[in-house]
This record gives sequence, structure tokens and C-alpha cells, in this order.
Amino acid sequence: PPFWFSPITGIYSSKFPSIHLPVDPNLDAISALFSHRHHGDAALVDSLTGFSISHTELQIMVQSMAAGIYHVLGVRQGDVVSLVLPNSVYFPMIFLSLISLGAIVTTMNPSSSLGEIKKQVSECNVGLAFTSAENVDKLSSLEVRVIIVPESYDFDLIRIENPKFYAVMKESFGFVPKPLIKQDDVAAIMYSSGTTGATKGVLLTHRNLIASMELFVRFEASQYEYPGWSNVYLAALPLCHIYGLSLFVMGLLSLGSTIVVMRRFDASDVINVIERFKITHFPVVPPMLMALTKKAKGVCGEVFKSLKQVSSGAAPLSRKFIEDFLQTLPHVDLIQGYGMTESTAVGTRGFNSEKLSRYSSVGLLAPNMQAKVVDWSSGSFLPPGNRGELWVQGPGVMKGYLNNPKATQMSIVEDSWLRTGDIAYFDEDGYLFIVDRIKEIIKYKGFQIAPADLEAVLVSHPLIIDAAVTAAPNEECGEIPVAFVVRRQEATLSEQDVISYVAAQVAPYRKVRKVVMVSSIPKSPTGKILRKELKRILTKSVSS
Ligand code: 4UU
Repeated sequence: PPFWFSPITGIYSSKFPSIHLPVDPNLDAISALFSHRHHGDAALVDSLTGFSISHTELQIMVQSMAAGIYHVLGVRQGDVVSLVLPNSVYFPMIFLSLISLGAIVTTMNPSSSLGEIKKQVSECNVGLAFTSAENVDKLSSLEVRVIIVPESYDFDLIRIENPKFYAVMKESFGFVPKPLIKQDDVAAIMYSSGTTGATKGVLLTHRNLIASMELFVRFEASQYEYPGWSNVYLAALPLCHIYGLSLFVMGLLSLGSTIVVMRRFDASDVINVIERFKITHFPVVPPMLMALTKKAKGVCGEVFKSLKQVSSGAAPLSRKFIEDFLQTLPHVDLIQGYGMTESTAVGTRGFNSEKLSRYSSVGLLAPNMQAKVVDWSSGSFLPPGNRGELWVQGPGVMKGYLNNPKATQMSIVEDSWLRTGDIAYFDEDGYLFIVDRIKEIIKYKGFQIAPADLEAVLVSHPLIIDAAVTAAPNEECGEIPVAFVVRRQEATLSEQDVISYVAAQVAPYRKVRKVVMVSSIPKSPTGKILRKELKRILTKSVSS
């Protein structure tokens, strides 16, 4: 057998030599990040205005902002602060300042509904939020103290219009008392539904963030050093999600790369930004890859001269998207990466050397990570070439779910193995292929949607007796949520009524996009929704 697979234990190991992670138990992720020294190159750039700060300035800024947050806002170690923020240069600065104080950050999608924000605020016990103007009312109604983060980088204007933020950011408070932070302390609470049920808080420690920085980002990027080039990354992925957070808020900053931050993804803007800032690396989700390819067809190749690598992750990439991209931009490397919120995005990445033929693989196991492929009927561990549920183990794996020992026990099994809920196999060279998903989550443009969350909203409607949600495949978005609804007999509830009802209560990306009226929801004798059966009904209703 190959050196990276043991037929006795069934364990797959990384093909790469282990990386020495810091062992000091009293090391926080910010000290680890800034232990990598960089100089005057731009660290963060705003794609709209060109406003930028260097790596040196970033480090000073994080210290001074932490002091501001400590003195002006009274944030202390262990306090939970939420970021309900779109992408901006401020996002990483605020995140890093908060966790350097030992505070815990919980991120939310800025398009979240009041109900979604309320749930997370109460579960995480959030007392303070940094947010954009459009979410102030929602948060204030929940009695959360709010700091508005400006859209501009004009500090004279900010001083007048938003003195509180100005004080936090720009006034000098000297030093902050540096608390003792342990690697094992929680730094972030990200939201994910895991393999089943409603969305839950994923507890990520400073150790997890350090692992993600060292094993995923720094390691992958070290394979991609082009002599004479400095790496310029385009950050169009949402920073509130683990994929964007691990890359752009921590890992790439520790590496000294330049990150050009876009407020939101727009394919036409992206093309201009790539040309203007000479972007070399562009991490995407599959719908972004498709939109980019489509736009690129009508554009002169010169525009993309700087682009070296596009990396896709968070959802399956279809063969069609891959082929289309390779034809349109043949000089650009295309790789995939795979990870989860629960693994702090550490998982697998494609590498430079694997050109051709393996585009549909998500790559090789990251250093220090191990995996098993488990046969779900017999429970046995499978060798290369065989499909089963993927389990992973390593320093990226979360501490557990917030206030939910039962869900933690179901997800982290046999001591330390994280069940991914993905069906996968390793080929004879150790490349991983994700072929299916057995967990309940729906992936809409790479974002998670938990069927259980939508089901709870649906059954809160007075005219709905029962409901179940599943995914339907969709070329552009990957998957869309479909609701099966049982109406009260007398009801005059239409499909559109159901769609509107849900849309009013969830973030736009999570809304139900199709409704099927049924007389009952297929369930097991124990009352569990038979999701496979739903999928079968769906295929039948489409083909008929
Ligand atoms: C098929 O989506 C993420 C993390 C994405 C990520 C991390 C490191 C992308 C690239 C990278 O290098 O996290 P979650 O928690 O939102 O969703 C995790 C789930 C996985 O279990 C799997 O079902 O998202 C799916 N997924 C993928 N599926 C993630 N990446 C892929 C992929 N192909 N490349």
C-alpha cells in the first residue's frame, strides 16, 4: 500500500510532511499571525477607492483599534461581539482587534433577517455588534449595542459623521492590558447546521485559527510562489463565511499577500478589478466561476494577463464549468479546495503539480490532517478507490457546537473524528473526490441552508400543517431549496403565498424557491423526514 494509507487502521494521512505548529498553550491567534513579519507592501486594498493599508500599518492599526474597543466600548475577554458586516477593509481590522483582546467574534451574513439575527444573538449572548447602516434597526430592536461601520475611508468625514467609530479607530489610547489567552480558548463562533438539524454555533479556538492559517493558507500558497511576482488576491467571497474568513481575514495576511477587497461580487466589476489591481489569485465558489467565464468570453485576453490561479470551493464544480473555464482562460491554473466550517476550512487543496486530468478532484489532504472513508452500512474503513462517508481528524477540527453536547457527540465520533456528511473516495494517488452529500444541508451558491431552519418557518404559518424541505439541483446556483407543504384542508394557500411568507423571514439567499403541495410528508416510524423519498418525488414531478 502507499505510505499515506494504512490498511490496518484504515487511516489516510497527508502526503506532505507535518508542519510544526506552535506548542505554547498560551499563544493567541493574533500573536501567531503577527509573528510573521512583513513590511510596507499593501495588505488590504479597497477595490472601489484604492484605499489601502500596508502590513506594518495593519499591525499598528489592530493594536490601536483593540485599545479603542477596550476603552471606548468596554469590551473584555470572553465577551461575544457580532459582526453583521459586508466585505470591507474594516472587516479584518475589527475581527483581528476583537480576538486580540480575547473577545469572541460571531459573524452573520449581512443579509440576515431579524429572526435569524435574534436567534444567533440570544444563543451567543451578544451584547455588542459592529454592523452596516442597514442592519442597525434590527440589532437595536434586540437591545444590542451597535457600532456602525462606515462605507467610506475618508477619515475627516468619518470624524464628523460617525465620531464613535472614529474614536475607536483613530484615537490613541496607549496600550491595552493584554489578557492571557490560551490556544484552547474560543475565538470565533461560526454558524453551520453540520450533518443534521438547525444551524448551530461552531466553536473555533485560537488553536483552530492557527491551524487554518498554517496548514491551509500558508501551506497552499507556499506551493504557488512565482519568482518576481507578488501575490495579489481578490476577496469577493463573503468574509462572514469560513472560506473567506480563513483566507482573507487571517491566512493570507500572515503570508504577506495583498488582498483587494470587493464589497460584493459582480462579474463586470471583477474584470475591471482584475485588470486595475493586477490580481494574481482569485478564490471563488462555482457560480462565481461560471459568471467570470461568461464575462471573460467577450473580453480581450490582455485583461487577464496577471491572473495565475483561480481556486473554487464550498460546492461541487461541474465538469461543464471546468471545461468552459479551461477553454476560455487556458493560461490560468484551476484548482479546487475542500473544507468545512467545522474544520476551520482545513481539508484538502489542489496543487500546482497536478495539471490536467484531476480538475474534478478537490486535491490532497492538508499537512497534519488524517481521514477515513467509512462504509455506512458495515462501518468498515475503506481503501483507495472506494466510496464512503469521509471522516477527518486534525488540529483544524472544532471544539464542538455551542451549548449542544448531543450534536457535538454525533459529529465528533470515536474521540476525535469529524463526520463530514460527504461521500468521497481517494484515488490511487491520494487525490480526494467528493461525489455526494448525505447530510441534510443545501448548498446555494456555496452558502449553507439548513432544511430544519426553513421547516420551522414553514410550520409557523397558521395554514400549514406540516412541511419538509429538500434540495433540487440547479445549474447556476448548485442547489435550490424546495418546500413540500401540507395545507389545512380548507386553506386557499398558494405556492406563491408560501414563497413570500418564508422570504419575509429569512435572508434572501435562503428563501424557498419552489413549492410542492402534498397530502402528507413521508416519514419513518420514528417521525424522521424521509429526505430520499422527497428527492424521489421531486424527480418524478419534474420528469412528468
Ligand atoms: C464539493 O463551504 C465550506 C468551506 C469551503 C472551503 C474550504 C476550504 C472551500 C475551499 C477550501 O479550500 O464550509 P461549509 O461549512 O459552509 O460547508 C462545508 C460543505 C462540505 O461538507 C461539502 O459538502 O461544503 C461542501 N463542499 C464541497 N463540495 C465544500 N467544498 C467543496 C468542494 N466540492 N470543493
